[in-house]
Amino acid sequence: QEDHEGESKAKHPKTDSKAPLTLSVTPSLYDAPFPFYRRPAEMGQFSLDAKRGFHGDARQLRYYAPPPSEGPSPGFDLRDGYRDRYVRRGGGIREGLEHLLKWIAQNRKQLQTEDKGRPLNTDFVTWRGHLTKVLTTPYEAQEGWLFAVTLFRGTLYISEFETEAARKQREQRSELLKELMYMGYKFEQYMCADTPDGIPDPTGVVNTNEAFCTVIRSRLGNHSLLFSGEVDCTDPRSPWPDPPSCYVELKTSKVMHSPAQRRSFYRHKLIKWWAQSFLPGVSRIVAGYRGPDGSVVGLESFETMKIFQLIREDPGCWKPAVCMNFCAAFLAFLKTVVTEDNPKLVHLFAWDPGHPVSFTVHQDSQYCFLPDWYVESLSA
Ligand code: 0WD
Ligand code: CA
Repeated sequence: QEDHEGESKAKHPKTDSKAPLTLSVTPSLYDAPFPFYRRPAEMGQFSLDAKRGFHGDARQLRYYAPPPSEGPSPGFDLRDGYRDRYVRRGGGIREGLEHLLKWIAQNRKQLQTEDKGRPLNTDFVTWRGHLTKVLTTPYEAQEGWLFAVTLFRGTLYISEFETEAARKQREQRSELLKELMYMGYKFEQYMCADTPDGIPDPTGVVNTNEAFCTVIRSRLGNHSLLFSGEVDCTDPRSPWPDPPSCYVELKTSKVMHSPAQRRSFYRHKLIKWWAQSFLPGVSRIVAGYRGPDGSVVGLESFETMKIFQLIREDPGCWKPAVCMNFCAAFLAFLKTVVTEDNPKLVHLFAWDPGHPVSFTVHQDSQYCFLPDWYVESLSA
């Protein structure tokens, strides 16, 4: 293990000697009242087509179309099509923030400020999925992360890099795990239609290049945020008709048979589901429970805002306030550490379970992630 602290000092002598070099992730340090989190507002939408091409519209948005709630279990076969009707997105291709930056470049006017030196009216730009990982960090015992951060014209950009461990895991992924991942996408196909009054077509191809993304603005404490996340579908009959509240997140999980299994699900899985949907203000999560044969044996709907009531009785469980306070502290840490405005300078923040967050500094390296076209478009 290299010494992150030493390296950052050596390469960055200008750093204020009082600036902290690490950030603790211990939950008890963040066990304070829930911080201010502004109601997420949708700023825009974009779509990625079957070839991963960008379109600044909602053409890939799908409509929630569950089976009738009465009657027997839905009869979904989540393995169907795995061999012959599956187009998988290339996992080795690093996209970084590219699609989101394209949306920003095309919608600059909406984000402008009076301040000529700061073309975007936001402190942070990132993917929702990156923020989800930050929120769950105080409770994560398995997977670390690497986030590259660059300050460019007054805004901090956060882009994830795959860790060594994650790359090895991806390359050695078992056939069983690959099929389980497919089953999640197949479930979406069974639950979504192409039109508001349509019915799902499970005979089609599952293509994971296709995506509909929402662009969200919010604020956590004194940190303004612009982030984008992939949305599974919208519910045309939602009690909350406007985006992002009308969006529905679809999940699959192994069917549970005992209170102990349910408690473990609440502790380890629901935290991720909650964090992912709470951030963009997606109000409902619908779970399909998988039987051992790959069929769906039941559906359960979770209201994102009520999840904290489900976990509150369990004293050993995670706390939403800890997640959010840690995220606020992490963003504040980025602001104190990354102070040089330079699109070619990357601070790489690294975290491994059992350790505090640390960082290294890289100039003109393989970690540079802001594309030249973006830097030019925002400098004009
Ligand atoms: O280049 C990269 N390494 C990244 C690309 C890092 C982060 C995101 N992205 C892409 C995502 O794939 C997605 O298209 O940007 C878009 C938005 O991502 P997000 O919403 O911020 O990411 P996250 O919340 O982690 O994932 C949302 C959904 C997933 O739903 P589930 O229910 O599994 O959480 O995006 C899909 C997936 O449906 N998704 C992927 N699909 C295929 N391959 C992948 C993937 N590697 N990652 C996320
Ligand atoms: Ca999903």
